[in-house]
Amino acid sequence: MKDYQRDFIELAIAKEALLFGEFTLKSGRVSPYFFNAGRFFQTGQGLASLGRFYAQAIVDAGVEFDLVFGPAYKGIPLASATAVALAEHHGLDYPYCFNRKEAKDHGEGGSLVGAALEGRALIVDDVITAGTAVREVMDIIAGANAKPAGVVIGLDRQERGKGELSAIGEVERDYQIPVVNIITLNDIISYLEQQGGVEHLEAIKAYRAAYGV
Ligand code: OMP
Repeated sequence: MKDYQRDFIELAIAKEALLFGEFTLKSGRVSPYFFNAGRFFQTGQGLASLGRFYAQAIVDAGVEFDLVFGPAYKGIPLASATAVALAEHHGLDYPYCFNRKEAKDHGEGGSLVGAALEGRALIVDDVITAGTAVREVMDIIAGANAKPAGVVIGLDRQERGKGELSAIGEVERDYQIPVVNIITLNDIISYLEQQGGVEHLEAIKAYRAAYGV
């Protein structure tokens, strides 16, 4: 695990963005942990630090893209903070845009805001579990004059998709793109093991055995 990944886990725990307990997921699975990226958005500094973690993960992965795309809603602050961090900390000033969930029929109109959605779009989002949310974003990209370049998420929950592959493996296969993460479930498990905390580990490992790949 790299230093910034450990820092991310520690900050996520401190901000209660990474929670342990019992959570019902969108997929219906009942998980012993949950990542709520919104907890980072509660202050300007929290959001700025989140943007730096995303930017670092993108630079580390070496993914090639033309534009940063933030899917509504949580992807919007995530992608905004990431685009700022790429420019300010890595000298990478990319075009950036996001979508509205409901198209606007007055003023500038339409459902996209920012740079034109064209070329290879890097999608910035919070979490992939079963892959439902990210597939909806792919439809938006396909409906515009763009192609997906990759997806970057804060947490890869490393869960099974529809078949033998992970949900993320299926996205990578179906769209021929990389899915980059700041951390994975295995990183969280390693971190908890290193901390010597046994409290949540058993439940998380049981969950991984049931739904993991
Ligand atoms: P999938 O559409 O199943 O991939 O679930 C992804 C979405 O689930 C995310 O965009 C979140 O809205 C939500 N989610 C979290 O935010 N954090 C988690 O730890 C787990 C989920 C989830 O419901 O699976």
